[in-house]
Parts: sequence; C-alpha cells; structure tokens
Amino acid sequence: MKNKIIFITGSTDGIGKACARRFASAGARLVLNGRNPEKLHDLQQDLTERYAVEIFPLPFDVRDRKAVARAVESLPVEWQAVDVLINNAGLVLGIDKEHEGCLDDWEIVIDTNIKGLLTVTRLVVPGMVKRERGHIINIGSIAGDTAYPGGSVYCATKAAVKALTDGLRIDLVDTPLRVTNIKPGLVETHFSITRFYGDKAKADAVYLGLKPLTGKDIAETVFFAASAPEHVQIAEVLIMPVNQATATITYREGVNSER
Ligand code: 8X3
Repeated sequence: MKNKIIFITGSTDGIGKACARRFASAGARLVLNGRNPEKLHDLQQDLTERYAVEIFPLPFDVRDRKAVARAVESLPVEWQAVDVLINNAGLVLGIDKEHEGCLDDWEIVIDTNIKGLLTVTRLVVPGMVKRERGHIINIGSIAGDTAYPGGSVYCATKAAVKALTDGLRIDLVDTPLRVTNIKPGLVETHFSITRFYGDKAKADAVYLGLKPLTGKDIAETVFFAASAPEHVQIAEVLIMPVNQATATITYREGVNSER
C-alpha cells in the first residue's frame, strides 16, 4: 500500500476515519474528504502525528456536484493518480415509516448516499480507466439486501449502492479495475446518533446487549480487499457482529431480539 493514493469520502468520522487510520498506518498517501474543514484539519494533524503519512485535505459536500468537480479538478498533478476510491460518505436520518417520514430528510439521505457516490465515481474513475489502474470500494450495507422497519429510504439508498457497484463492475469488466461493495451490519459509530438527531440514549439502544462492529473492523475488511493480489476482485463482503444473523434478527443478552 506504500505510496498508493487513497481517496476517502466522509473521512472525518466512523468507518471513513478508521479507513484513513488503517491506510495511513500502511504508508499510503491520503486524499481526505469531509464537509467540515476544521474536522479535516484535526484529522490531518492527528494522523501526521502518529504516522509518516502525506495527506491532501479536500473539503466538500458530496451533494454539491459543482463543489465536487472543483475539488477533484483542484488536485495537484502529484495527487491525481488515485489508486483506491473509498466511497464512504453516507448517512441516515430518522426511523419513520415510509408513509409518514420527512421528505426533506430523505432528500439529504438520497442525495448523499446515491447521488453523491455517483458524482464522485463519475469524476474519479475516468482517470483510473485511462491509467488502467484502480479500485473502487463502496461502503454499502446489509440494509441494501433487506428492508427493515423504519429503514425504508435508507435501505433503498443502500440497495442503490449495490446496483451501482454491480453496474460499475460490469462496465469495467474489460479493464484491470476492481469494484467492491462492503456491506456492514451493526457498526457502532456516529451513524445511529445522526439517525436519532443527536439522541444518544436512543442510539445506544440500537447496540444494546450485543457487541457491535467498530469502524476499525470495517476498515480492516476494506484494507484486506484493497491489498488483495491485483487479479483478485472481492466483489462483496457482508460483515456482521457474531450475534447478528440478518438485518432484523439479533441475539441480545437480556433484550428483545427483534429490531
Ligand atoms: C448500517 C447497518 O443495519 O444499522 O448500514 O442499517 S444498519
């Protein structure tokens, strides 16, 4: 991984941040995206204190097509040859039923999880095709395989990530590029706190009675896929805590096991 350029969207929290750490520890060069320039700056400082790593911070909101284009075009030539694109930026807001939820929130979720991923892919992948080298790793979800109560729109966006990942793999089949969908189950990050609009108690309840995955667990899987031999394409990985069996079935010590 030494000196490879890894471009990570949504790198200032959770899985994205854990990926930044994992690849930094392996000597990669990192293009780190996030919406908040201060958080990006703090992350850059933290990583450069711990590792011998070069970082190019790239603040933008994946929902803003023009900003994404400006940012990608602003990359200096020595940062343009991206080896691995990790499309991680994503979120969920609310746990409402499909016929009752907030359209404004859903627009944010759809624009980030689907259109944002597509925009970054559209801007970064042509360079990979030209260079005949690259790996696109999308962070999907178990939610893309099965809908669950209160997850309708989020699940739809992750089903879209699956379709976009599979479609891209088909479109790139005659190239040396690899395309991967990492589909986590329950991972304890800021994800549920955002979902519950900052209500930490409700977020904590999501992981009650079992040991959830961490961002680091997912970053290890992403790293594994990225460091496989070049002829090996890890198409999908579904990864869950040991006491989770499906999107809705878990075993929780002393707690009702259904979502
Ligand atoms: C995160 C997994 O099941 O909490 O994408 O939605 S889940």
